[in-house]
Amino acid sequence: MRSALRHTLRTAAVGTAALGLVLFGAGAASAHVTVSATTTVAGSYTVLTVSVPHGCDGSGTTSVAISMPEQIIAVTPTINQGWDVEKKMEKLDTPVDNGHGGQYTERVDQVVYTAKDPLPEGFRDAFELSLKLPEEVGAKLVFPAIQKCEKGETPWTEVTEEGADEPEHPAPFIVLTAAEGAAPTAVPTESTAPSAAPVIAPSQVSADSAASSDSGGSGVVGWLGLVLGAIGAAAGVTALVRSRKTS
Ligand SMILES: [Cu+2]
Repeated sequence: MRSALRHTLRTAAVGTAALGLVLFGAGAASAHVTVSATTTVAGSYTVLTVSVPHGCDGSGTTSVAISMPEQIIAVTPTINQGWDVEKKMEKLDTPVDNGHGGQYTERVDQVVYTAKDPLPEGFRDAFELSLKLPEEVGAKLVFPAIQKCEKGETPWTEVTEEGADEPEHPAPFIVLTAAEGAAPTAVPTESTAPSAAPVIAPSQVSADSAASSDSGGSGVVGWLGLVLGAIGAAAGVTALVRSRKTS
């Protein structure tokens, strides 16, 4: 009887630990191409970080083309070692005041980073874009991104609808917030945390614990995995100690 119990305990311990590891691994792997922002306050200048945490089904990334929402006119991409960067412009129907006494006659439609050497699977990179956010509090800015790889490509272009499940290839987005102290007009969501901390949107968290919409799922999964793993390990040790005492 005792040895049967010991055997069951040990099996349970190993099982829990294994499950914990799987969940932890799953949590980590499910990060997608995401965008985070130094601030989401409407009308302010922000630096967006578009993160690429993995390739296309294991194939290395050769380029990432990030489309700008039409409200965005000017973008200053950060030079990234190992990548060429190009701004694809689009003519504006009506010129827009540039805030410096001049006018924009064209807008940045897309920013394309092309790798000098493919970014291998298992490594990440991130692209920083400086820009001025539109004035519209509560506006959802979607940045569809096409990730091309040595083999295949992944279109991160599916818009995540409020309250709906995350699509398979969610387009990175942020939601604009009111400046602190301003009368709140937008309903704060996970990805519209006050501008103090970088905001990661969707599907997106990759990294920051402040407000990560995307990783809301995968982060929890990871932690669950960790807890289960710890429980499994503890149960295992207990079973071991017990078996030593009785033998
Ligand atoms: Cu992913």
